[in-house]
Amino acid sequence: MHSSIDALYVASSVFLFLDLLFFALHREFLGLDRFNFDLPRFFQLFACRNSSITVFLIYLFPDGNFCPGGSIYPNPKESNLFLSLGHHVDVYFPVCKRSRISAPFVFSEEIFEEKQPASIEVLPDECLFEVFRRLPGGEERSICANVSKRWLMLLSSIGRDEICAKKTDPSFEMEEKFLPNKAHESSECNKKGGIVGSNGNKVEVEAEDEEIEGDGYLSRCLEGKKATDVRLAAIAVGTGHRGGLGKLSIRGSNSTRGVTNIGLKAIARCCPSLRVLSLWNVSSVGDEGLVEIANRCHMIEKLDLCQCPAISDKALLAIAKNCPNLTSITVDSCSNIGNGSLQAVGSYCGSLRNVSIKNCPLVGDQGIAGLLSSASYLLTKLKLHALNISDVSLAVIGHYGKAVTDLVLSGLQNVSEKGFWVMGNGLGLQKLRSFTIISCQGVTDIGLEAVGKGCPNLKQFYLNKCAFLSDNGLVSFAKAAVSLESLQLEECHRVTQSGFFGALLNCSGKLKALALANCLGFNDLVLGCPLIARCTSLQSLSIRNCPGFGNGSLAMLGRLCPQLQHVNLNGLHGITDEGVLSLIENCETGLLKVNLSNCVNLTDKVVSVFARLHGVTLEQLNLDGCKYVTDASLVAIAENCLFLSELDVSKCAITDSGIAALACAEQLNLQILSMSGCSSISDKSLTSLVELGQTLVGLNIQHCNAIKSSTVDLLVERLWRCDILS
Ligand SMILES: *[C@@H]1O[C@H](CO)[C@@H](O)[C@H](O)[C@H]1NC(C)=O
Ligand SMILES: *[C@@H]1O[C@H](CO)[C@@H](O)[C@H](O)[C@H]1NC(C)=O
Ligand SMILES: *[C@@H]1O[C@H](CO)[C@@H](O)[C@H](O)[C@H]1NC(C)=O
Ligand SMILES: *[C@@H]1O[C@H](CO)[C@@H](O)[C@H](O)[C@H]1NC(C)=O
Ligand SMILES: *[C@@H]1O[C@H](CO)[C@@H](O)[C@H](O)[C@H]1NC(C)=O
Ligand SMILES: *[C@@H]1O[C@H](CO)[C@@H](O)[C@H](O)[C@H]1NC(C)=O
Ligand SMILES: *[C@@H]1O[C@H](CO)[C@@H](O)[C@H](O)[C@H]1NC(C)=O
Ligand SMILES: *[C@@H]1O[C@H](CO)[C@@H](O)[C@H](O)[C@H]1NC(C)=O
Ligand SMILES: *[C@@H]1O[C@H](CO)[C@@H](O)[C@H](O)[C@H]1NC(C)=O
Ligand SMILES: *[C@@H]1O[C@H](CO)[C@@H](O)[C@H](O)[C@H]1NC(C)=O
Ligand SMILES: CC(=O)N[C@H]1CO[C@H](CO)[C@@H](O)[C@@H]1O
Ligand SMILES: CC(=O)N[C@H]1CO[C@H](CO)[C@@H](O)[C@@H]1O
Repeated sequence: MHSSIDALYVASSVFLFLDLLFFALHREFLGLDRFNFDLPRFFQLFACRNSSITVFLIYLFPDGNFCPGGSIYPNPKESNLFLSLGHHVDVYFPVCKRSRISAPFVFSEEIFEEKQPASIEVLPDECLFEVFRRLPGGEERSICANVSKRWLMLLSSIGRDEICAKKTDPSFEMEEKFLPNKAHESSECNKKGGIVGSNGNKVEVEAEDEEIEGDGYLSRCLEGKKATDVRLAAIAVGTGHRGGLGKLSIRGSNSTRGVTNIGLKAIARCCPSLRVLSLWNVSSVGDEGLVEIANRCHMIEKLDLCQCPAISDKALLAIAKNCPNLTSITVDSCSNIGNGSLQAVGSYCGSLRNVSIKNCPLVGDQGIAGLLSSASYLLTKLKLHALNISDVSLAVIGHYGKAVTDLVLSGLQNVSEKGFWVMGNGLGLQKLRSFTIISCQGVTDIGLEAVGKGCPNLKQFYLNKCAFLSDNGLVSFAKAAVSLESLQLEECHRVTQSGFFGALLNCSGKLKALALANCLGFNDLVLGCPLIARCTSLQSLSIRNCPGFGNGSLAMLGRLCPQLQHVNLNGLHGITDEGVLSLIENCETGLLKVNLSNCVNLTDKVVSVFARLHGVTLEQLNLDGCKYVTDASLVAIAENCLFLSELDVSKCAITDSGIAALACAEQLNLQILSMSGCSSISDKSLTSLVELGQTLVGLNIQHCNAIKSSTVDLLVERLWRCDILS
């Protein structure tokens, strides 16, 4: 004998009183005591709500205890139940909705204190869902989410569009009256920032009042073990009323117990203002989660996917179609993302500016061509790493990359000389300012010259591990690239001093910085060069670990480049005092920063001349590993250097008396002093170091074995403003 709906309404008036009593008793538990709780208004509020049967039942059955048989039914997850309502009425309980939690859920850690099971827990998910979606505001949802994992997961499954308490709802006005202190309460919550499970909370913009709801101000990052669905759900529910989540990063999550589509869907449902999403090394999130993000978070501007093997073209396609404001996309090591979605990103995302694609085996020429040909007019930064693309892609870049200012090509094994030639001759790269090429065997003399000619605004050029480039190519590139300001070469072993000086002599006159590193092609043959030739624009020179670069080449550099200010000759074993002296004696402007670390053959002579000639300009001097440098150098520095702020004499042959000389210098203003591995410096330097400590902010005395630890302790105590490495 099942009751009719009418019978239910009759019963309701009886039980509504009990119902209200329950809420009155449990209001603390629900967090409702924060508001001016008022029984008649409470009654009024619910009386005017949509009284569909589900809601009705929820308020009828808050407490299984009033049923004589004890708990109403044992398994809350079962639907289609017949509930016994006291002795008189049997109620058919309909399936309200699809099951709210669709996949088995694993909790990786306890983030809740287990509370006494509440009687309201007997309600099935469907009913709690109906209650929760009627909660008046984000803060109330957040309070309820604190009750149990089940409540949290249910709350996080409520989409923005499923929440009933909207301003358009006629009953809302009453709620406003009912909750007079809402604005006040929510700003208090901002200050406390009490949301469970968030890590590295960073509130980018202080929330001002309840008006900011949904504006996307908060930023969250979950890493490693902390990246779980429960925490994502907590973030989803907790950030809604505090400005909304704007940025979410997940860095590496356990593949068996970490973040899954469920967590990402919770974010999608609750955080429509999400703008930046970054997933690194998250193998357990697949298309389903990201598609949900695409469908609900239309404001996504930046997407960063790295090592997400379960995400495929399907998800990226959804993002492309639904997020028109996407400006920046990074896809790295995603084995299932291929041509199709890149094409879609190109054609749907009209604001696309930054694209980086790395190590995706399914991406080929078709994808790059599709991307470039349709997204060409705004795309400014493009990086392509380790892709199986051919000359075709380079041709497309050369033709369509009209807005590209920054281009990085790296590890493109299947690109040949022809590709670079066509790219340069495509004449599209008119705006290119910065070009980096790493590990591309296709870079040859002919290809590079074409690039130089095709990019009239190229200012910065960096070439690394391109084995086939030779002197001729470098010189003709330098001639062609008329705007070049900075040239860096690394591991280009066919380049010799002939190409180096040829480029220097034949560049446009705008070259300000030249850097060579780890190039093995140099030998120190002295070249004839026109005596009047100069490269007066060059201010910064760096030649690191090029063993063949000797004092002959240095002497020539000194003659060619009188305007040098920054010089780095790190690790040039072949240079001697003679070479360095002829360089520094020719400098007309005065050197500011000099790094001679690991130039093992240099002696005090060089340092004394340096101090004498450039003492009024020198700001940084690094002599790390110059084992022939002794106290005499420190004396010269103390006497001549007025503005030196950073000095590194690690592993030099200096002693206590050298440090004493530094300490006595009246005009010296050292801020950073490194002397690690100086085994002759002893406790006797304590007073000198304390003296120097008046200006020091950094002191490195690591591996100074003659300094006792008690002295170090004393130093740490006396130089409390200084950062001491010991
Ligand atoms: C109550 O809500 C349901 C859907 O949730 C709707 O179909 C019904 O018309 C509403 N009833 C009233 C009285 O507003
Ligand atoms: C949730 O619980 C935590 C820990 O008990 C507390 O710090 C936080 O303030 C609570 N959040 C809300 C919204 O009540
Ligand atoms: C990716 O995450 C796994 C743990 O899930 C970890 O073992 C691995 O080192 C991470 N890989 C990278 C490149 O961070
Ligand atoms: C992932 O979780 C499982 C189960 O707790 C654990 O055995 C495993 O070590 C975790 N893996 C990593 C990389 O943390
Ligand atoms: C995209 O950006 C424009 C301009 O900033 C803005 O007006 C528009 O609402 C944004 N669209 C979405 C879906 O966020
Ligand atoms: C593009 O990427 C660069 C760094 O690679 C970043 O500084 C810049 O803000 C990005 N631009 C946009 C529009 O995302
Ligand atoms: C991507 O395009 C290249 C040709 O450019 C093709 O060889 C490759 O098979 C395509 N990949 C997929 C997954 O369609
Ligand atoms: C280069 O292309 C050839 C065929 O066109 C292919 O067999 C080879 O695997 C590709 N190499 C790389 C590194 O992708
Ligand atoms: C590279 O792409 C070519 C076609 O463009 C294809 O024939 C070849 O198998 C691909 N190589 C790899 C390693 O994917
Ligand atoms: C410079 O030092 C290296 C290594 O200590 C040594 O092999 C070389 O002979 C020295 N060269 C000169 C010219 O002193
Ligand atoms: C290789 C090359 O063309 N080098 C030239 C660079 O410029 C000087 C004069 O500035 C010429 O003498 C070189 O022949
Ligand atoms: C120009 C110059 O200084 N050349 C000297 C460079 O150093 C070698 C020794 O390594 C001398 O033999 C050169 O005379």
